[in-house]
Amino acid sequence: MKDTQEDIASLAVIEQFLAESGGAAVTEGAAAADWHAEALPEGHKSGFVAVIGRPNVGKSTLVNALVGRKIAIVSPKPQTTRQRIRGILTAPDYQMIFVDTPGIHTKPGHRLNELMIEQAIAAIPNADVILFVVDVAVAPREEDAHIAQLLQAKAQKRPVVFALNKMDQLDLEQAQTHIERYWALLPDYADSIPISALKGTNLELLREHLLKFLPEGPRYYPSDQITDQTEHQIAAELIREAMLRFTHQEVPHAAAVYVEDYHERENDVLYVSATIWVERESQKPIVIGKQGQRLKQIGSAARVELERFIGGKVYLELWVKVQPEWRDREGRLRELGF
Ligand SMILES: Nc1nc2c(ncn2[C@@H]2O[C@H](COP(=O)(O)OP(=O)(O)OP(=O)(O)O)[C@@H](O)[C@H]2O)c(=O)[nH]1
Ligand SMILES: [Mg+2]
Repeated sequence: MKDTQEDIASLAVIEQFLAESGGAAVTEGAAAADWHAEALPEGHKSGFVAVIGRPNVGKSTLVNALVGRKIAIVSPKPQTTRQRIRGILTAPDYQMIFVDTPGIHTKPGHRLNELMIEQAIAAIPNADVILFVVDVAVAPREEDAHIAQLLQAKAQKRPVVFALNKMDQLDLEQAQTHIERYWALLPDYADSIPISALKGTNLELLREHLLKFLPEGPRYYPSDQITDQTEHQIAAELIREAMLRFTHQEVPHAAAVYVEDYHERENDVLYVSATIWVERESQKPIVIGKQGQRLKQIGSAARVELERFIGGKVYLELWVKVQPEWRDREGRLRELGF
């Protein structure tokens, strides 16, 4: 129930942003083949903002809200994001590319988790600005301190901006003691903005502050492109998001989604067939549910989201298969795009 309400709230933020910006994040159909030859205003800025933080602090929620479209999946369970994803915000005088990353933590366990952390760390030296997202509702944890050390070592001269997220969860006085402890982890931070990614508080301010740190530069992507993921990848992610919502305990972490088939049928319906991998035979009935009820729930939630994303009808077929130890097998991980 809780995450359903949160989902609705974060969609409201996105819709509000689109209304306020006149839909600047998505100028449908505007990009011509020679988009890179478009004249840009003098002083046009562009660059990459790496969004870094421990699991579950709200990085993906924030990237979606900043871009104004849902391009990254979100869930109350930690380690939701598994790969680096770009979210592209194009305005008349700038293009800001947010790099959403998997949450950095200190107990990798499986090869999958090691690869996730490597992906996040690799984003640091490739960014113009680093947005260090922290959860001010709680005091800093060991992982926040670990990330601050990583930033000190790898960010070099790049500015690090604190995004003090989840400000909606406590009053200012309470927040102040936590905030001071976060600042103490990285005394050289360049800027710090209290925000709520979920409620949309201070996001315009955050965009303005980030823009100060971006260099002058071209558009790297056409103005109507909002992410670097293919529709095929987005379909897999939205199925995984639905699976995260309807399964619990160890199952969400032991599951992956592999899209087997993705093509447009004659009647304009997109046909998607995907397999949910689990690690053990005992996990299969948990994903399928009694008389296939849970798999149906997962499928219909994913279909609604995918239809919203592509703006058309989708026919979705889901299968469940045991893929032993896929989290530690290089070949399987490569099939999933790692
Ligand atoms: N109250 C509150 N909840 C938030 C806020 N931002 C995100 N959340 C919630 O925090 C949870 C985690 O959000 P995500 O965006 O998936 O977090 P993440 O940092 O991307 O997590 P990983 O991908 O696992 O690293 C979700 O339940 C969000 O709804 C916020 O500003 N306020
Ligand atoms: Mg995430």
